[in-house]
Amino acid sequence: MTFIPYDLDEEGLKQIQLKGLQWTMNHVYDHSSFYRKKFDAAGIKPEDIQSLDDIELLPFTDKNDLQQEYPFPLRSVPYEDIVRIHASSGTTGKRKVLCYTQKDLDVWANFFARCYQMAGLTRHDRVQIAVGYGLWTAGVGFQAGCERFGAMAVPLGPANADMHCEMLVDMETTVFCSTASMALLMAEEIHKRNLLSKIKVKKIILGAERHSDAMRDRIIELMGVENIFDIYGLTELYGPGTGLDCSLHNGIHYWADHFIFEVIDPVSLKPVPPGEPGELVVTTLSKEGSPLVRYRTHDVTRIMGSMCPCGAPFPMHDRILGRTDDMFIYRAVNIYPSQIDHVLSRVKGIGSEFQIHLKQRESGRDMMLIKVERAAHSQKTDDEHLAEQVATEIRRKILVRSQVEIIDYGSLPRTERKSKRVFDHRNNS
Ligand code: DLL
Repeated sequence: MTFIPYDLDEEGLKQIQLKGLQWTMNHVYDHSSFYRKKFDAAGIKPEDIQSLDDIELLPFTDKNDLQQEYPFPLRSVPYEDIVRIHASSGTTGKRKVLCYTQKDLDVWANFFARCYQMAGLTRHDRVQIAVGYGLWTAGVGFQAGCERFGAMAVPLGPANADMHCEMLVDMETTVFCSTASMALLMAEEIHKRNLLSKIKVKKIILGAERHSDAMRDRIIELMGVENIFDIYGLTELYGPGTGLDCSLHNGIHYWADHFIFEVIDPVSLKPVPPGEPGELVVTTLSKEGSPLVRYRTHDVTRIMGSMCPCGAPFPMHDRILGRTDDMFIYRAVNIYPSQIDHVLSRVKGIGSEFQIHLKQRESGRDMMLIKVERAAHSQKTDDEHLAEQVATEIRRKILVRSQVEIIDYGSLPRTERKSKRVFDHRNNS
């Protein structure tokens, strides 16, 4: 059974996209007062969309728009057609609530099944799901996709480590799905408990947060898996499973027959050419409940310029490089946490876990303290040298001075959710 349409060609994909875009425009214009007002204000009618390039005529939607018409923002179907809602915590204000029709859930499960196929699973695989269930899209997304694909779901959610270890061993789990933080936590537990010879995990599918190469390497080292796959998704766009990297790891294949991905310059709001990083903007092509029209994700990535030799007929975007709202300004330099972990990943002797603390000295000058764990096997006596090496690399690559503190391996908090890495104490001091 295949979920990936290998016979789809570029022209066929474009036709599906144009048809889907026109359908979405008609659907939201006729059924959502929010979108109708927005398009009227911009002087746009559905029939103005004659080609895929016309998408640029459409106004953007942003997270603030999800605060309007709460608790059913962007709703474009009658209430009786809504069979489920999901929500994610907004960083400010109310939760973002999105509604789903039965067709939306079917579409989601079908494209999620592609992720499992892309990761090379078969119906013999046993998939332990360690992401949260409930309002969050994560758990139920992985599960519905797994059932649609036909593998065996082992639905634990973010249970405690004892329970996860017990099920990994007893159920002979072959695929583990979690956030990157949880994968590291479990890899360390398995190592600590000497369980490596008792488990059969071959693949890890992780997402929901950015992870560094160092973190990936550490998980592979501790858990001895063949492959780690990066899965992307966001609540607003169904949930997890909008794309996954194949085993060649050239980028994340995304399901372009269900959504259009554009990458724009977040300042000029103009599209950037393939290969250039910018903000990902998404438009859905068949979503009924809460369709998205040029929704600004604030995630930074790039559309990869070429197709993957793996033969999948879908384009790729890069791994998520950061978020536009993750960026902090330190001594007049704009810095993304990903730049820091990029540097740290290349220094030998340190672990993957770090925190960035921004403080203000009494003199009023900002200072950045990077706390980074020593690698599991490094000696404490090397700390001074390591700290110096990290600070030098940060200065060389990011052009700022920092203080670096090397701390014990395992001393930073491990979480089964998304890790917080930047702590800005400057406004509180
Ligand atoms: O995190 C959905 C998800 C669950 C994806 C489990 C993958 C696995 P939200 O809570 O709405 O949904 O958060 C979405 O998380 O805009 C990104 O900033 C970040 N994110 C998601 N996947 C990745 C990834 C889920 N693979 C937000 N790499 C998105 C980096 C990711 N960041």
